[in-house]
Amino acid sequence: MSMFCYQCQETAGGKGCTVRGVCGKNEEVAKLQDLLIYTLKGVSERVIQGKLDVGAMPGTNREVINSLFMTITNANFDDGSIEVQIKRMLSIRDGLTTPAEGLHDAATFTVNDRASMLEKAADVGVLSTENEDVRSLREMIIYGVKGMAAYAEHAANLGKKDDSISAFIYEALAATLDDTLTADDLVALTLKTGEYGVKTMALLDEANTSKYGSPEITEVNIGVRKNPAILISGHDLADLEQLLEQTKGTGVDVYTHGEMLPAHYYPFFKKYDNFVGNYGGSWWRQVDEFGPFHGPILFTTNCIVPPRSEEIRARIFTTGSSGYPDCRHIDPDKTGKKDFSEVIALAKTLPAPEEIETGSIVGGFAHNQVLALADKVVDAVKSGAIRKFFVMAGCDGRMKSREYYTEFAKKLPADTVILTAGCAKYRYNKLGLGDIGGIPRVLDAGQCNDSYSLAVIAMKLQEVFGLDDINKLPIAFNIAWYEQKAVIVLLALLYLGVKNIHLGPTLPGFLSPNVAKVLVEKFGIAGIGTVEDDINLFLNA
Ligand code: SF4
Ligand code: SF3
Repeated sequence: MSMFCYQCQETAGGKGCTVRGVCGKNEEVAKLQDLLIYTLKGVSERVIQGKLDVGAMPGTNREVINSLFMTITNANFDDGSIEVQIKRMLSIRDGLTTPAEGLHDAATFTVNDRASMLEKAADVGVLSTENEDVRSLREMIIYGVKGMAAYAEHAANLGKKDDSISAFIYEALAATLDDTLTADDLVALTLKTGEYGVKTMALLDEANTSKYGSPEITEVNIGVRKNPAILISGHDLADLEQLLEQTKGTGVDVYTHGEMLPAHYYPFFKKYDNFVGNYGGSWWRQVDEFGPFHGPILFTTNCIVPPRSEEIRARIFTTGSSGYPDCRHIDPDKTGKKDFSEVIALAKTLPAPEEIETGSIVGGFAHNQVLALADKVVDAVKSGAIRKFFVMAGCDGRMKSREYYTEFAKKLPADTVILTAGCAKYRYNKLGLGDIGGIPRVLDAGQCNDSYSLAVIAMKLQEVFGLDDINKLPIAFNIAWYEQKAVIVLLALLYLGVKNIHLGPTLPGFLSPNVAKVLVEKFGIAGIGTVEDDINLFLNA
């Protein structure tokens, strides 16, 4: 077997990619990512065993977070930058004070060149843990930590950090080397990962809202104008701010793509008159939509799909943790400034985007906005105008089975409301599902990390209705997952005590039968069935 990866929902056969990733990740990149994770375990062990003061090592914390983010599905396909990151982490690791003895190989091994890296990687990947249940739990924790790191990085880019989150990341990664931990210990650590997931999402929420204001109800244009334009994708709002500042007055428009759509909901970004609207659907549709966009595309994070043509590849730029071979990567200078002049100059030479749809979509229902409508919402529930809320947050993906979510949204009765966040929304946010007494039937809180908002809303409703258990609310959870940020959202919900979450379109391939059984028995986790059966089940629960 040349590689093994089962971290995302589209893993080959629901079991694992072994030759090449369904995502397009090749064997070399997969192995280098495995080795990067292994170096992080080594760094973590030195930090934990050396009892190092995490607050005194901000540079290391940042690099660890960045390294984790680089291994998230569809974030970075660039073998060269992953190799550089491995070397950087090894030199950081070796610079950390070492406890006298008892270190694992991860904290001491050496590799010098690409060949020795690949050789080493072959021994330290996912399958190096032989027991399938321990492997399953260790990997679930690592994937949760990857998602957590992504959200911590966005918060850090806006100047917010919390050393307790980095301390937990070291604790969790070092624990995945510890053969003395039992399955019960690892289940407890999984929930603790969820606890820190909540903390990280709260930190990011604070970072976003303190800088850009609280999201508010906003109508976002999905058509185009006649100016040349740049498409910005991914999740990083700090990058968007810099791009908008630099394109101001240049005659170049900026459109959001995929998970960047919710940027339009923040008051701060409304002052830019070249910030035109959102272009296209969720990430996987880029294979058809980047062609007609014509202009440059700036990826700030996942999800990159390997470009099909040289013409499109030449228009792709990456920054932050994202990367793609032979695409220009823009790094910040010492002050954090990123120079996007090359992107802007290219845009000026290219035609304006072609219109692929017209109209608008409405969003901006993060916790502040929904709580401002709380009286209206509570009255609607009390009067029976709203029978049930359906949390349908999460990711989109290319599998045909995801048509389930569009059908599900269409077939939900008219007295139900969908609470969404993440790119899962693109399966139903253009259906025109109407409103209930002025409350739209699809309430979009924002990006996947804004699933935190949905939890805040649920906890607030629990308080308003005076319920002793969040599971007594008229809320059902039918979550779509794809990559590791959805894993941390799931673990965060479990930590908050939410039960009976349905997860689809398939359960994670990284769950061993025994671990899946624990999730079913302890938390009522279930997969999805047919649309009709599931709607009946949810409405009668
Ligand atoms: Fe396969 Fe997903 Fe891993 Fe890509 S990220 S190699 S599709 S499991
Ligand atoms: Fe989407 Fe990639 Fe997860 Fe942020 S953009 S939700 S999949």
